[in-house]
Amino acid sequence: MQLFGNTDSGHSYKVRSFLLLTNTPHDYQWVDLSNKPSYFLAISPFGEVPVLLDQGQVFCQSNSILIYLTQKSGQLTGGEEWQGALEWLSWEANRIGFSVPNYRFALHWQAQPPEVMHYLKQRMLTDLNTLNERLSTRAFLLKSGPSIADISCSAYLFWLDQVGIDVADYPNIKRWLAAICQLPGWSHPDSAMKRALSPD
Ligand SMILES: N[C@@H](CCC(=O)N[C@@H](CS)C(=O)NCC(=O)O)C(=O)O
Repeated sequence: MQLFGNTDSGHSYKVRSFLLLTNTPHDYQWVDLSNKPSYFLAISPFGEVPVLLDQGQVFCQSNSILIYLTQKSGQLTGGEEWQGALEWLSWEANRIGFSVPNYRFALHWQAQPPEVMHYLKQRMLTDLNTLNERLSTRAFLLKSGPSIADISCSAYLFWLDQVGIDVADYPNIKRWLAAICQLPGWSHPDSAMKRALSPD
């Protein structure tokens, strides 16, 4: 398996996390998003990372890739709560996986007008409150334990400091992230997604 991703891409980090947490052999290929190589553009259906290549087949869209990987491996599926896992992935795509990355991108790479910044920030705060509230009664998003729901919804939250959020203000999220960090094989996105040094 080959995963194409980038240092700052939490969407790519979701897939890398799954592969690391499940100890799945793979090759991580860092892609320069400011100058996308032609070999990458040739395989990437939307010109975005992540892309996963498995046995000659191309997979894209992070949550869809997570679904593929759980079905292939039988791991982190949520078991009988599979439908719940899918609900969280859909929520993530339109809420926390929209608000946090877009606000972060606007803060660090491409400033937006104040009203857009305000909109993104308020949406992010709403999403963090939703997660914090839902985590008040459980250790992980599904009662059965860690699943792709946690991998997907937590991905960008390991960079909360980059969007001016003190995670201590969201104690249930803080506890949840700490529990995810304890899972065997877990790696912070800054280490998991960095570009490998090329051999001299
Ligand atoms: N919905 C996609 C989002 C992927 C995405 O936004 N990828 C960004 C990096 S995080 C990207 O490749 N941006 C490069 C570009 O759009 O040119 C997913 O879940 O995989």
